[in-house]
Amino acid sequence: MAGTTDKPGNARLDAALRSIGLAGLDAARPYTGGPRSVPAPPPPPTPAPAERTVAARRDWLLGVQERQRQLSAQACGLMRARGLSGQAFLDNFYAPGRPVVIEGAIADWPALGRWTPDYLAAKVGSAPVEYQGGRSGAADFELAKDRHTRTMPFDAFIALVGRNDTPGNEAYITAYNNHRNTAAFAPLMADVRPIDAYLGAEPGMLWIGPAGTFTPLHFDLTNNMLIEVTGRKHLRLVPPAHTQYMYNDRHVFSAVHDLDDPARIDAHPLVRQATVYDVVLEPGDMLFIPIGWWHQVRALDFSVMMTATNFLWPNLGHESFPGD
Ligand SMILES: O=C(O)CCC(=O)C(=O)O
Repeated sequence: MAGTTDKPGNARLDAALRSIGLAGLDAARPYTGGPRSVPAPPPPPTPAPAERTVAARRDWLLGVQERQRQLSAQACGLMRARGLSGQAFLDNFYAPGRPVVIEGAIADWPALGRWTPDYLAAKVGSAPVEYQGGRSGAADFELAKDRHTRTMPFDAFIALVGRNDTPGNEAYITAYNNHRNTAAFAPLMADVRPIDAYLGAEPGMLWIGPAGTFTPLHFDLTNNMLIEVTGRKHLRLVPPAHTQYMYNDRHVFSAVHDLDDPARIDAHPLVRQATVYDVVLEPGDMLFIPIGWWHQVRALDFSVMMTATNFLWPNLGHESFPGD
């Protein structure tokens, strides 16, 4: 059968079409009937769900999981433990990301019962220490840490904060000040022992302040162990699955700021749906706060606490946190 390119004019046209990369005249032959497979048109692209739909689905998923966890007090209660081996801590708390109060873990520390304001002042003397100051008049004292950094002799700091009749949030030595205070606090480290079932050898970071210090609602970018040595602290914790109710506006902070402030709760009403766990840490208690658990901390007495993040197992999170 003669093809479409049999005629000389058609042959030239065919060559011209091919020279510009088209299939030539044969491909354009008119359809003369009979079966021919027609490629199906591509399906219209599925529109990507709006970002807020994706976020709403994620919140739904976490919310229903949390609701299910709360069917069992055993599964969701804030546990207290004693004599917890490293393996039991890893299996039941560290790996599942579940908080726990570990009682008696620092019973062998000379610091326990010894770290009174007078003892601390005598040991450290007038060595200059860095602390966070000017906190009570500032709304963003945690976010603007550098602006609130001050230095004073340690015995003067203790004279300022070491009496339980002067509660307040004005001045506080925090973990943020740790690297500047390591040398000054070295004499205190003789009173500390390793907690080698869970943590590496280097001692933790000291927090020293009067009754009334307040650390606003936030989550940490690592797992964290709080070791209460002197005084008591009241902590309020919220599980990460309830982040949807926490108004996470800047960095790791919640716009709610303080779960004990009725005006803040009224201004952020969704927070009423969050499950809140209350813990009072007594001297000698440790609290494991897993990464992502919201918490706020208020000192009930003059308090000395250590925090440690040097767990024996990987403790990553901060390096991949999205945003600032
Ligand atoms: O004890 C405090 O004031 C705050 C401790 C805390 O929130 C933390 O280490 O993440």
